Amino acid sequence: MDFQKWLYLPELASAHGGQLDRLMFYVHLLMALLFIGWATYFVIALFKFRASANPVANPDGVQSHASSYIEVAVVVAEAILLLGFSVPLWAARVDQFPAEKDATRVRVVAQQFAWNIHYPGADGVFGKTNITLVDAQSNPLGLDRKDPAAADDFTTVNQLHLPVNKPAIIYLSSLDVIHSFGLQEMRVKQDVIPGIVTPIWFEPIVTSDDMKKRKGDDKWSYEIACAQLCGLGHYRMRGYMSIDTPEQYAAWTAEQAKAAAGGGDDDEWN
Ligand SMILES: [Cu+2]
Repeated sequence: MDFQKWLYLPELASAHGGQLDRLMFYVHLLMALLFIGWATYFVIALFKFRASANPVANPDGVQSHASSYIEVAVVVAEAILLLGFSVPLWAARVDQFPAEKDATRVRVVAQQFAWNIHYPGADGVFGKTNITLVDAQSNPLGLDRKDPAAADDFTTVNQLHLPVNKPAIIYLSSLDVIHSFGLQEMRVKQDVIPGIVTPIWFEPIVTSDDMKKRKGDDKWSYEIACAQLCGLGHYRMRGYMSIDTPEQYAAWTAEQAKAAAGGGDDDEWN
């Protein structure tokens, strides 16, 4: 069953997202049943216990145990949703991270009102950062270029590229206040807390090009939304994400690395 369509959710583009949509569908289904049940009970009670039919109060009350059985059934249904679906899904998100060597690893540092993105470069090691080197214009991440591991690192603002069909680990942190890293189509939403590095992971399974075709819109792009009101400019804290084929991704990282090393074609000052 296509749970995403039933709930009018955004397009789905991550490996784990289908499980999340299914869980949301079951939760909505249970809530719908409870709503119908309670509404029906309310109408029955209004009619059955009306004053004209019950001139004298009945001190014995209801003798049937039906309500207890229904109550137990609701608890069992909720326990199944929680233990059978929610807990395993959450455990996979927070416990079963892919091996670092098998994943694309990126640091995302939120600030009012942008997403700073730090790639470790070819060596796969993030260069050191130092808060005293932070410069809002030239070095928002405070990357220490003297550190050998930082030599091949590159950074972008509001531009996240990830290769398709490969797990991505994102290390989230914040320069200032609480933000929230929201990727609708990936079914990812994680608060970004100052002073804490929060890792999350997901596997994108639909490239940007395929999604553009599916939407019939050439200009469409995945977006990074800030999902926590983080200040006056919150509305414009919007990044873009591109899910690339491995070839596109290799070409993009090569271009970025070249630009970071000072040899970029698009760098007019060189
Ligand atoms: Cu924000």
